[in-house]
Amino acid sequence: MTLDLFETDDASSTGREALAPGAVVLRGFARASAVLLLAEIERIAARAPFRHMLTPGGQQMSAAMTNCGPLGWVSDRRGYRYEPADPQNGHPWPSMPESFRRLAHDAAAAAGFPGFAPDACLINRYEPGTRMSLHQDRDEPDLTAPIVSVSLGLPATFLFGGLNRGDASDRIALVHGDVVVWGGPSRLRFHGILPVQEGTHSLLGRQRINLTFRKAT
Ligand code: MD3
Ligand code: FE
Repeated sequence: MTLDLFETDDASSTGREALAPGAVVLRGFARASAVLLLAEIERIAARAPFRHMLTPGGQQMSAAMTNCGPLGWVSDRRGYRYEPADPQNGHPWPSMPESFRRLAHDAAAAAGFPGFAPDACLINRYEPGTRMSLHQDRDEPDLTAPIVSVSLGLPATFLFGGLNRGDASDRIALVHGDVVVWGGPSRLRFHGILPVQEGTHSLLGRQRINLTFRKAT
């Protein structure tokens, strides 16, 4: 059997797709690391369990979340912010694995953002029916740093809007192993995730996990 440059043995794609200035999808960039990433996620979740945080308005968030790294993103009645410790137990968030740092750094570099050094990794868990409504990521002081997001498990439809909430959104299908880098003029675009469809992934079962790497200082 022969494989040329544009074929793979598992029928899934690789390569780079520009979405907009500063926004790049790296298809399959994390696929080879997925098993290692999952083992690390299990280690992290054993110490900082996934939980449904409260919005400032008092609603439970649809996605379950945890964090690793020096800073973790948290939401509660007091608002959104980064904290060095898990509010549920007062302990520092689990350390960011070297494999996470390297993946985020290398993906950012491949998208034209060399030297990315994230100090926060938010881990979102979606079960079928879970969604994330349209929002901006604007809790970070340094908007020159990009955000790197890694999709694992069940597929999702990503909404990629403009700089105003009312702007039209594009829909982008994201599958296991896809990595997206959002920076420059796309850093403050509105975005969200449509409800995840029912399904079973061979490695993750009935879930999608997204790693969101940010520089939060
Ligand atoms: C586009 N998470 O946690 S990451 C989030 O799949 C979040 O869990 C989604 O949005 C998820 O805040 C999507 C993709 C993402 C992150 C930051 C962006 C897309 C972005 C910033 C600007 C534009
Ligand atoms: Fe976001």
